[in-house]
Amino acid sequence: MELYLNATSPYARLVRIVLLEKGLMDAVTLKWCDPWADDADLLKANPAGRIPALVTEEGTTLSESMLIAMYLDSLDNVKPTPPILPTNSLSDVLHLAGLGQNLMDAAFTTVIARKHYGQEIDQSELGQRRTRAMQRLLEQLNSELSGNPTAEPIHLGDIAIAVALEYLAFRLPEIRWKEAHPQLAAWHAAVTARTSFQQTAFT
Ligand SMILES: N[C@@H](CCC(=O)N[C@@H](CS)C(=O)NCC(=O)O)C(=O)O
Repeated sequence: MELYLNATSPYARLVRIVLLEKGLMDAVTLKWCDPWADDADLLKANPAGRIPALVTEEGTTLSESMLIAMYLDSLDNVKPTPPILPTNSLSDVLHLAGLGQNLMDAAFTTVIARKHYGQEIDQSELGQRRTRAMQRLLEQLNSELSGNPTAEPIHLGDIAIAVALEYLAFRLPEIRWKEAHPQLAAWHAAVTARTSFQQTAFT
């Protein structure tokens, strides 16, 4: 398989973490690229020009990080690993994965809007909606996530939320979410101590 990615995309990082957790790293060639520069190979694989894009062994291109994660979870691995989408708690896991992806989308869109239109874009109607959405999501995650996340196998909800929080700390440090949400900070510290997070740190 081939994975088109860069080192700063939260969506690509989510897929890399899934590859590591599923023991599939040896089955994939990483194709580093700049999606903003209309990379020719990427455009051939994914006409949307977005990463992550995964080309399967059969030559089929998959886009959208969550769909790629679902596909990778379905593969038979040499070494069996726990499912990241466990059927016995699927709605809970998808609920959390959705919260994580919404946080990732609001944070990523904020960063890209600033890059193109300047920091003042945060004061636009849409910019303010994004800020309020991030605050509400952080509050809800802080109240929902407690206990020891390492007691259970990691699932897609954990991965999406922890990557979104990592991205906030990386690109929007002024939000200072850890100070305002100590319970969530403790949960995040436990999840991101995993090798899959350590090996994929944003650079
Ligand atoms: N919903 C998509 C979002 C993917 C996305 O926005 N990727 C960004 C990089 S983080 C990208 O490739 N942007 C280039 C562009 O939009 O032209 C996913 O979950 O994979």
